[in-house]
Amino acid sequence: MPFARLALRMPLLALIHRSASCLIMCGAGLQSPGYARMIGTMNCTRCKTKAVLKLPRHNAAFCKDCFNSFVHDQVYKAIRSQEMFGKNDRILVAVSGGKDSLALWDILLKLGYKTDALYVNLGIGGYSESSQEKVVHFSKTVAAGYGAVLHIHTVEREGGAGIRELAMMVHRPTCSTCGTIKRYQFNRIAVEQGYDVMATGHNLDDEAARLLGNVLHWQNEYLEKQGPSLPASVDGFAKKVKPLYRLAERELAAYCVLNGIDYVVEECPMAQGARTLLYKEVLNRLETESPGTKQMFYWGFLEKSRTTEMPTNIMEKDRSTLHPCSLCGQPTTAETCSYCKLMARANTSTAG
Ligand code: Q46
Ligand code: ZN
Repeated sequence: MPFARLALRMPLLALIHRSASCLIMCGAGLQSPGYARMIGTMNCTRCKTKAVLKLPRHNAAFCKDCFNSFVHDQVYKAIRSQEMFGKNDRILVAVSGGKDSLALWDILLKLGYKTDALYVNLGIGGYSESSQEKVVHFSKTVAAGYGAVLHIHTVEREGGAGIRELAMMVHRPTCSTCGTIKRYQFNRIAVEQGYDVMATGHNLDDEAARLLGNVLHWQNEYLEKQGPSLPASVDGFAKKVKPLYRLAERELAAYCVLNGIDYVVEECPMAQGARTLLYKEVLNRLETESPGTKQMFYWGFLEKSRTTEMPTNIMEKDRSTLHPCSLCGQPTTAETCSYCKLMARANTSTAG
C-alpha cells in the first residue's frame, strides 16, 4: 500500500512544510488538505495501480515504482542531452545533507555511475552537525554498498573558524564567504583527486529562480553560464554539471520520502531572507496557476541559448582571462584567487 506508507511519513512532510523552501512545495500541492482525498482516487498513469503522487506539470500521477523510473529517466535524459558524463567517468557529487544532493547521489549510483561525494562542514552549529550526520548515515547505509567514498572537508580545520566567524573577520556577507569557500574546495578536491566531473543538486526550481534573478538584473555574464553543463575551460577547473535540472523541488522531496532517504529538513539558518526564496515563491504562484511555467521558463531559455549564437564562447573567454593563482595555483582572473585573499584577510584579522 504505497499511499499508506506515504501517509505514515506525514510528520516528516509536516516538518518540511515549516522550512522556507517547502512553502514552495506546499504551493505545488504535495501537502494540501485535499491532496490525500484527491490522490486517493487516482491511478498511476503508466501501470494503472494506485497512485501516490500527482504531477500536474506532466498531467500525470504515479505509483512509487513508476515515479522512481520517471525520476531516473529525467536524470538520464539530462545527462545524455547535455553530454554531462559517461559510465566510465568518475563523478564527485557535492552533498549538503539536503534532499536534492542526497537524492542525486542515490540516483546516480542506481543508474550505475561511479559516484563519490564531498561534504563541506561549514561549522554552523547544530545545523552543520545534523547535516553531516545525515550525509554520513546515507554514505554508510546506501553509498558504501556501491563502493562509493565520502570525502569530508571541515572549514574550521583549515580556516581556523566556522563560516560565520570567517565572514565577520573579513567583513563580508556570510553567504558570499560561504560561496567562495565551497566553490574553491569543491573544485580543488575534484581536480586533486582526479574526478572527471563535479555534480551539484540544483533542481528546476533553483535554476528557474536563478534565471529570474539574472534576467531581472540583466546579468549577461551570469546568463551565459546558466546552462546545466559547464566545461572544464582551463587546466585547474573541473567540469561542472547539474543533472537534476529537469526535476522540481517537490519531486525530489517526494523521491527522498518514498525511498527512505533521511535528509536534513531545516534550511541553513543563513538562508533566511535570501532573494532566491522570494523568486521561488513568485514562480511557485505562477506554477500553481499554470502548471509547467517553471519548466517552460528554464527549458525555453536553454533551447534559445542552444540555437542562438552566444556573443562570446565561455571556453575562449576563460582561456583569455584566467591564469594560475600565485599562491595556490587555482585559476583566477587576478594575481591571487578570491579564496587565498579571503584566507589572508582572515589571518590578518586573527593576528591583529
Ligand atoms: S549554505 Fe552557505 Fe547557503 Fe548557508 S551560509 Fe548561505 S550560502 S545559506 S546554499
Ligand atoms: Zn589561490
